[in-house]
Amino acid sequence: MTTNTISPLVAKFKQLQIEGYCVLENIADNALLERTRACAEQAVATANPEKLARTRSPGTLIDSDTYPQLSGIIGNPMALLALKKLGLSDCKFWKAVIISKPPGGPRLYWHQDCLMWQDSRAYSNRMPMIFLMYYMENTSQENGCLRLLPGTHRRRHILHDMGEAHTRDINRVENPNDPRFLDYPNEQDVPMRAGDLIIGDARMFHATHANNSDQRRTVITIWFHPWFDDLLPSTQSWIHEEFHRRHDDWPKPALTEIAAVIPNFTGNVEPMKPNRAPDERLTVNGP
Ligand SMILES: O=C(O)CCC(=O)C(=O)O
Repeated sequence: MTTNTISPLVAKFKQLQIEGYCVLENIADNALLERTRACAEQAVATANPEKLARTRSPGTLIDSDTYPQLSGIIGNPMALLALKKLGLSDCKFWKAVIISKPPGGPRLYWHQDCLMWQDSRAYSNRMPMIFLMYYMENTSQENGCLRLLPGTHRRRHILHDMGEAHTRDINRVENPNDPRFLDYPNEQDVPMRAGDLIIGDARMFHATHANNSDQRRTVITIWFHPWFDDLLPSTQSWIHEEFHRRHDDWPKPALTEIAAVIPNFTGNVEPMKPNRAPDERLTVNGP
């Protein structure tokens, strides 16, 4: 007898490929959340106020370079096992970012974060770059939850012609009427619970609501590159160089915790130049 039931993880992987994201429940336990919150709170408390003004829209953008305490959440065995079971093997780590939106923080503009649009993998269902986002608090529309435009990882959207992510003017909200702050048809809110994990395709457009609560809302974004050996050598070379430039000074125990995801490219190839803009291979109708 045959059945049509598909395993929950196969369904999640299909959702990731078709819509661009999936959510896994209970991936970080309380101890790991507490350890990560302590690190994020210290990082936010010591952040440079001028730099904070430069990133008003996202909130803090604090890279993992000097925060080895993040090794626990980056190397979280539950998450690495889930990635493997989903079929996302050979994931290598680039960097993590502590993104904390203060009370009253504005919307984050629509953007996509893929940096390797010259690599043919960016036009395939084998995504070259994914995010793992762990929210430190439960999120809702009220405190600035994530918003997504499902399918835009494989289909061209008008937002692709509206400028790159993370440039000075948009980060500072110099023009609050910039169309990247607007609502778009088919956008979806993704309220999250602390301890759950959202895995997303870096090519997909995403944004957030404003934080209208009286508490901070903090997320740790972790950037991984699945099927690392199958990326162009120049892409692998860039990820390798970037990871090691940022994290080689981490103490040994922290590096041990993330050992499974450290990129190790041994070829003698120039690193790619980061490229955030898709070419004509990305079409309105998709694959
Ligand atoms: O702050 C958030 O919830 C989203 C962060 C984000 O868009 C990113 O890390 O690329």
